[in-house]
Amino acid sequence: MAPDGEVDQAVVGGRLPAGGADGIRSGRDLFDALVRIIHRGRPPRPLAIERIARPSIERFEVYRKRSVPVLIDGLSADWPARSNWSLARLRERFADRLISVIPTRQGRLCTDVDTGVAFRAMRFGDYLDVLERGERPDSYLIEPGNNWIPELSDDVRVPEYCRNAAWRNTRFWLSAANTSAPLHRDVAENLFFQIVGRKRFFLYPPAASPWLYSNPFRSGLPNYSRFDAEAPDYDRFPLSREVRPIEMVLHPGDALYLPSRWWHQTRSLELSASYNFWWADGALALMVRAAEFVKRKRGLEIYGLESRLPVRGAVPQ
Ligand SMILES: O=C(O)CCC(=O)C(=O)O
Repeated sequence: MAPDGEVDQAVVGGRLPAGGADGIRSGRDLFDALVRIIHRGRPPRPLAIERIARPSIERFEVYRKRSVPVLIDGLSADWPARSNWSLARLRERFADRLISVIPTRQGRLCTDVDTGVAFRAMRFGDYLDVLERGERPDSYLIEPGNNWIPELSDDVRVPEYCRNAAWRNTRFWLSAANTSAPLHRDVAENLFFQIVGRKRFFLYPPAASPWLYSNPFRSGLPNYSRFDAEAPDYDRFPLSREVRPIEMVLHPGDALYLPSRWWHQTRSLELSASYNFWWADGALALMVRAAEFVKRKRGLEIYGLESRLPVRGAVPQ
């Protein structure tokens, strides 16, 4: 991190544009300011997202290589999840299992810029009780795939685009209406499947990063932004006015390809169940593993509590 005095001098001296009310406070802010200068202050242009029917691997690779998101129809048409993920069926099958959740405040995922996100465990049946009453739990069910409820992976089909990936991971997401995840990005490629209910996404390309007020590299949430795309505060974050998000609503049956490092923020518009596959190959797989290594070293949560509870699915007494 650059010493504050030096950064302030550069800003006052007019060499760097000030980043808004928060100013340039970290090495990350300074880095972003320099990148904006390299781009001559010009943010990326908005992009229209295409919707296509189940592409061949070759056609999918065109989008992946260009890092262009795309909506794909028909990928989950034959998944048992489409009928198995009603609240009643989930209760029947898994009520007594443990699930991992992240606490929410007024539906928004609780995050801490120093310590990151904190998963906790609860009984699935207790979470379902609240959803079945039509209420919003004070947490978001974010279940590392294949761990406490491995049967969930029987309800989905690994897409052919990432079947042979060197690194792969999955998550099951279940939430009440009006639950949201803040603006962040992941290193891995992502195929995100909406199964139940609708979910709104706000997207920005990686090139918009210098306008999005990323947290410092050494914070607990280095891949999160301080900016809220849904409720923009342009007084505090004036640069973000220059980059408009791509906004879209995913319906049941939709799949969204979200390329590596694309920013995303979400809100479930109804009771919502989703599943996603992250994957990486080659240099990207090395980067994902390096990011995991650094997070582990720093004691930050990566995939929730999976490594902490030895007994799969057991409910604590
Ligand atoms: O579904 C959500 O609320 C967040 C999804 C997400 O962040 C992801 O798939 O990386």
